[in-house]
Amino acid sequence: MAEKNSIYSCLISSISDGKKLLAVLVDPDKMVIENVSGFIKKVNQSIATHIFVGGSTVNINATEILVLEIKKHTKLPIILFPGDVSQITNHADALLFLSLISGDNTEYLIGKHIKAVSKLRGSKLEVIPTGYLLIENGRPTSVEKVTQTKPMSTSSVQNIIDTAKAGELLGMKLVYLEAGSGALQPVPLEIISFVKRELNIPLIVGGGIRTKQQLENAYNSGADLVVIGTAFEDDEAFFDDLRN
Ligand code: 1GP
Repeated sequence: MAEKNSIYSCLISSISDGKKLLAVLVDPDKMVIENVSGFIKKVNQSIATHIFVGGSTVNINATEILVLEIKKHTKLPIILFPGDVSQITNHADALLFLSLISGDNTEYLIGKHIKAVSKLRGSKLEVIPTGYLLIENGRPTSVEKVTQTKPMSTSSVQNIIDTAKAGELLGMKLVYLEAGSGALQPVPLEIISFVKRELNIPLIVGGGIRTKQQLENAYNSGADLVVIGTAFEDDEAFFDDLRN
């Protein structure tokens, strides 16, 4: 059972109240600290409910500096979405403890996690075990490159469903369907709805979502929480479409 008032229990209760959740992903390698306050102001005025912080290749300490700066400007929960152990900082509210279950690279299934333990021992950071599935999107992604794993083919629908379900049966608390940052095509809606139908845990969807229509389509197909990064990086005017 998740602790009362934990990020996870709030997530579960929001979802059971029928709310759809949106996380704005901020990449420490791309965000300039001087721009954080203006950017987060727009996040606060939008329908965003969470801030994710992370990236595939991030300089040491950049995540902590960014998290501390974001915290000055918002009350939204800040959740780490790390590409590596070095991105773990106790200043965030929670950590998606991602296991890349779509691939067979043991380092990303369990190896990095073992290395993270010495950082997490004694820490108050809320750890949320998350099954992470990389789905093909039409072009290679940095997740693929960094993890040296292949994305799952969009034609292997049953395999995607079974992999997500296996994550749940292993005790993971969230499933994340990832098309990859800047994906040409987001995760197909049909896949979102099949996976959602099978799961009893919240479903996160991200990668390549650039319009309000795509966001709504993802929600209508069953995504509980959608993650958007690149669209805001490319054009902050997108926040205007998503005002509260
Ligand atoms: C990437 O799912 C996230 O890990 C968000 O993707 O940057 O394409 O929005 P975008």
